[in-house]
Amino acid sequence: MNEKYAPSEVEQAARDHWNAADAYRVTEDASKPKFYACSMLPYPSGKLHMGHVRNYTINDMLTRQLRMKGYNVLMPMGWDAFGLPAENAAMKNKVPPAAWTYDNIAYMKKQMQAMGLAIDWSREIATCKPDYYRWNQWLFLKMLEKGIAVRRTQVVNWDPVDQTVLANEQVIDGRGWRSGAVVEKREIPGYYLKITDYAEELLAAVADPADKNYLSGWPERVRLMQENWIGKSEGVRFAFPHEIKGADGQLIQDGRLYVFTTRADTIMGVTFCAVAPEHPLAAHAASLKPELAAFIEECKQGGSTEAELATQDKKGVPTGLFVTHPLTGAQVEVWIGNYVLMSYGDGAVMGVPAHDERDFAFARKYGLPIRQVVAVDGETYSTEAWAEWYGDKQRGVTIHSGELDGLGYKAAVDKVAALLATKGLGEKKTTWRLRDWGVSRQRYWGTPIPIIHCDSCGPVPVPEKDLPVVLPEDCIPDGSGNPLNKRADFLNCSCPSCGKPAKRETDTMDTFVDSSWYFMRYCDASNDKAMVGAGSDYWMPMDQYIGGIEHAILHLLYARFWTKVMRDLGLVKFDEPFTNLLTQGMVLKGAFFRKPPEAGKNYYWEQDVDVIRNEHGQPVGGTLKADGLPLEYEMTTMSKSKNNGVDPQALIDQYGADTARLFVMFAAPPEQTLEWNDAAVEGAHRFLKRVWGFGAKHADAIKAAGKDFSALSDDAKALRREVHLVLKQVSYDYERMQYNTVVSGAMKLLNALEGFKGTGAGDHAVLREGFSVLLRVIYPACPHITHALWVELGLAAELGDLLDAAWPAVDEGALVQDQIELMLQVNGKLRGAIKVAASADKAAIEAVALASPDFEKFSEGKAPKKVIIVPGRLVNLVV
Ligand code: ANZ
Ligand code: ZN
Repeated sequence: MNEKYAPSEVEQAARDHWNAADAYRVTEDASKPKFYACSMLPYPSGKLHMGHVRNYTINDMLTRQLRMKGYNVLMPMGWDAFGLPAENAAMKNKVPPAAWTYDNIAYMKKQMQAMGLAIDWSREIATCKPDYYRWNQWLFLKMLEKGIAVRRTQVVNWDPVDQTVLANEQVIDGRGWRSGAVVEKREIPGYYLKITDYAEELLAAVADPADKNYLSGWPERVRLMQENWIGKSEGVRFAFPHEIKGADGQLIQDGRLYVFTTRADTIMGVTFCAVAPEHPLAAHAASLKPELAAFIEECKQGGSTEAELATQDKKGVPTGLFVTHPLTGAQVEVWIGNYVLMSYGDGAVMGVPAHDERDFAFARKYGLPIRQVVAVDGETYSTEAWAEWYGDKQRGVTIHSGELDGLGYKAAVDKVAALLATKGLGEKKTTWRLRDWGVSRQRYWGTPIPIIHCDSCGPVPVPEKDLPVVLPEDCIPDGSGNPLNKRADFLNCSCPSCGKPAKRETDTMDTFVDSSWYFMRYCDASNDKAMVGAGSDYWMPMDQYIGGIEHAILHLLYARFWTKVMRDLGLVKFDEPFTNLLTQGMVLKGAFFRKPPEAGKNYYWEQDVDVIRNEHGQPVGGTLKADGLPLEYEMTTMSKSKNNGVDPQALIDQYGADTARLFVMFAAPPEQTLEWNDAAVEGAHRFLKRVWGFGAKHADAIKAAGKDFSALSDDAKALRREVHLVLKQVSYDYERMQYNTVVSGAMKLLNALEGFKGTGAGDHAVLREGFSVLLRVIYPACPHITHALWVELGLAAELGDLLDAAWPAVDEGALVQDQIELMLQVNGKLRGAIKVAASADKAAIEAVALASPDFEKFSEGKAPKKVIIVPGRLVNLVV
């Protein structure tokens, strides 16, 4: 065998072997336990990045090890192939998004193959292919039939120059990112999926451990993020009556300003009301006072997400309009507040500054009265600064509230709800943060929504027999709206209902639709009769899903919803798609930057920097070679925009895929962030060279070795014990997917093997066994090199191809120690150690201790008065 480790040869040969055997194709084999392990679907952006390498190596280790343990394991792969980046690339390069996408897929697939992943490519899917997205269309039609999909108007950002809808991120300071035109709000019709109908069920599985579908195999923080996103809130919805009339002489909203509150017990503490800038009362007030219109405009420029609202300065203006307190009859002024969301509850709040933090900030700023109505035991109330105790989670006893006085939280809320109900002004209500899912996108590169617009019949669903509605693949978007609008061949059709000339819908579906069920399609990838079938019955629910935390909310929630819809349509028999979820940590690397005066950071490539290091050799800063001026340093996520990316391809070319894989598995536990470290990459490579070198050096001995462990030297016994101890630990680490310690276990094993000097027949048997365990332990991380050594050393001939070699069993007998070491103390002081048989009784231990040279030396000839033995640990001789 080759004395030197030559990764590229070794890896190519191993892959040729696997390809020739079609090694990763799996079928629905009922005789074996199944395991479905899947990585989140990649977007074909061009080439793999380190995050991909990490994600897929985790998946691959899992897959390969479970296969050795006798599982029938599915590891599929596909492409999240629709979406905006392809359109942007098309505009830039003047090639159709389809061509760009297919090129990227081809390149990235090659890279994945070079990584040696155990992917069953016969199940590959690309979501931009009609045989995939036809089922998006089909299920959409089913949802329309069931009323789960509905047509509603939606407000969008409209760029009047580019004639296109813009995403929020594409609106910069109120203008279109490309045209610079002032963006308008437009109401256009679109389709919504009623995910809110499933809110209770979606919530229970993440929030209620007693629920039958509780997702105990998910990270706690992901469950919590979903729970917060769904946002169930129990409170009271009630109205402040008013007499405010609009320009048409009618009472605005029938003379009722509705609010939603979770703290109805504080209703007597109301000192103002605040409405969202988009609220009808705000619009009315602005029509009377132009300065209000300016304020409303200003609010629109700011962010509108909850996170943005939470951090921005609380600002408001009084409207001069008054509403009536429903219980006291007092007049309450209405303010417009930038912290009130139109999309939540009723877009209006009762302002209780004493007990709500946002209202407090608002009242302090504008000098509004603050009135305490709840007392919390042992806490001192203050109107000077916001104090923890009157945070809205803190509940106490109602005070200064007339007939509510003395009531606790729940009793007070019940009473207020009852009082409001008798006046016909309110009732208890559950409010959800979750919104229905708008799926219409005014975009070209997506699944066509299967609808035809007829002047006589309106929007008509495409009949099932006419599916798929195929997207033309040769359009090149130019920034002036959806190119489908200019494609007569796509656009013109006849109405399925009356036969008259009609036009196709040109909106396409949100790409989250594509990723909501692709993992089920892998199970029945070539089924052209049904969306899913026997394959999904066999493989689903998925046993282990692996992906980034950035998908913790929307993707996972939509996939869960979609699954439940499919269940309700009788397509699948389970409630939740993903039994276990692992969210892998980000890959970080040091980055060098300067802060330009404008704001932001300019990043520089490390090769252009003279790096300054601390006494541990860690970078702390640097100077730019070009100008000699200082740069700052930070550890941050690896990314193109920070000039700190490491191209996996370069790594594979230089060291081979096994080194790249070993490094990413060793550097950190899968769920934690991984800090890039060039020295550690080299370390991983050196380790593999040592493994190879060990195999080459001992090849003859290993090939000739027997399997008789009956008469081993002490050293051989000790080595065998170490091998099985490590194996035991590593087997457990595999179970909990802690792959970094699997690698350190393997390193320990190699050290032990290298340190072993025995040359007898029994010694060779132990060496052979130890090395064969080492190869199997690191095979899931480094499949190529281990495959080669396995064959070279004749292990394949006896134990079969490493792919299906049995996971080694721990020999408990080897763990038993014949001899153990005890500390020897004289008068309580540590003086040495003795070796005794593991089975020795007290008398035997005492005899060995008394005979030991250390006792002789430190007892100064005196006889022991007392002998204390702590079993397995020490002997103390008191003289
Ligand atoms: C009065 C009050 C007093 C409130 C108090 C809280 C504490 P969750 O739990 O998230 O549902 N709220 C209602 N609608 C709003 C909107 N459209 N925009 C911004 N805030 C809104 O929060 C419910 C609370 O959020 C409600 O209870 C209301 O403030 C506010 F000591 O009413 B509360
Ligand atoms: Zn018609």
